[in-house]
Amino acid sequence: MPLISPSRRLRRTPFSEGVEAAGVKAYTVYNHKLLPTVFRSVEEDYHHLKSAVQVWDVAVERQVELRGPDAARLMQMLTPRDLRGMLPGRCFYVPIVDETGGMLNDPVAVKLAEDRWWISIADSDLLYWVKGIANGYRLDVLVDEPDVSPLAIQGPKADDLAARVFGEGVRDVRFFRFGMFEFQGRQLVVARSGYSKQGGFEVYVEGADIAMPLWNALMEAGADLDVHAGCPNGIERVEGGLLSYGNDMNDDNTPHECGLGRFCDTQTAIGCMGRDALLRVAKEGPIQQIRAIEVAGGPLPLCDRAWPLMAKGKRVGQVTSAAFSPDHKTNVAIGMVRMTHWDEGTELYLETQEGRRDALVHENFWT
Ligand code: THG
Repeated sequence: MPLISPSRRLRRTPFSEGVEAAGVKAYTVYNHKLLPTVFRSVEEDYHHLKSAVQVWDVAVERQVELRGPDAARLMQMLTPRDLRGMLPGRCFYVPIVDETGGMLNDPVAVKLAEDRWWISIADSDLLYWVKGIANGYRLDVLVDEPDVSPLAIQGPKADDLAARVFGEGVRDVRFFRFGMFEFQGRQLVVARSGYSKQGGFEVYVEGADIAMPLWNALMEAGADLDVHAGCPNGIERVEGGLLSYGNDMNDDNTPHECGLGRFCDTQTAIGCMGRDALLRVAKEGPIQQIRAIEVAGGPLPLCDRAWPLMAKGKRVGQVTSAAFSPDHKTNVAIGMVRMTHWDEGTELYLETQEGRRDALVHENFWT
């Protein structure tokens, strides 16, 4: 593949210097910014992520900040997940839908205070939807993109590394909660979260000036833990069933189709966008849903388009992410499958650009 020309529109991150020094081999574009995808090789990165600890430049997880007296009201208008029990210090994975119930994004909402929230977005321009609602409803709230760049610490040794830089207290942070921890005289949000199933933290680095100092401090502190620069891993995240907005679902899909019905409390999320549409789909149930798909044979080609999932010559779904899993010794994939064929053990076949493969539907992912 030819190179992509850099420009001001294709934004670097405050960690790009460290990422390049660590020998990044490939990038993708996410929220108009560079997101590393490979350091040594996807397979080597995979084994290392599952056995040691990695530091990830996930500054592409841009924040939409809500600030002001109507911040909490606006946040609840944006999602069908009931936020009434959410206290400051907590993070919630929240579907965001349009007026038809179609997914616009699947961010992590971070409640800093009653009147201050961050929405840590996936790859779509959610800022404009949020600004439109805030202004259209004349809400008393400021909506903008702050100078916040998340850095993830992921892998089984993440606690040990984080404790060396932020102190032992970081070990007590529970899943999808955050604490404030000091680094070079600044208080940073450190949450137990991240786009892998290996565990770890996300540091919301406020102020680009401390980005490289933090990157370097983690690399130095973790030398004997075999810390390495890493990135969301295309094999590990498919094994774990972590969805990628724009790949595995988009605004044609409801949260229920995405398997995110458990994050919708549409009855009680009064005033949220898409409520009427979602009450209908919640009642009737989805007619297609995300499934784990096991694909027979050796390593598949890169999944850079939707592959039709077929049964007896009829299209019954599609696979949108796939990779050969070294640990499971088979291809793992994420697909959207029609109700008639979504049961555990259903045998289908997949049409890739390089030919046909047998495929098996599973009701659960690999971790
Ligand atoms: N962390 C933060 N921001 C993000 C992501 C992240 N923004 C972009 C993208 N990732 C948003 N998408 C997801 C998808 C999955 C998860 C988080 C964000 C996730 N899911 C867990 C799971 O499915 O097992 C846990 C969900 C739960 O139980 O609440 O972590 O990674 N800051």
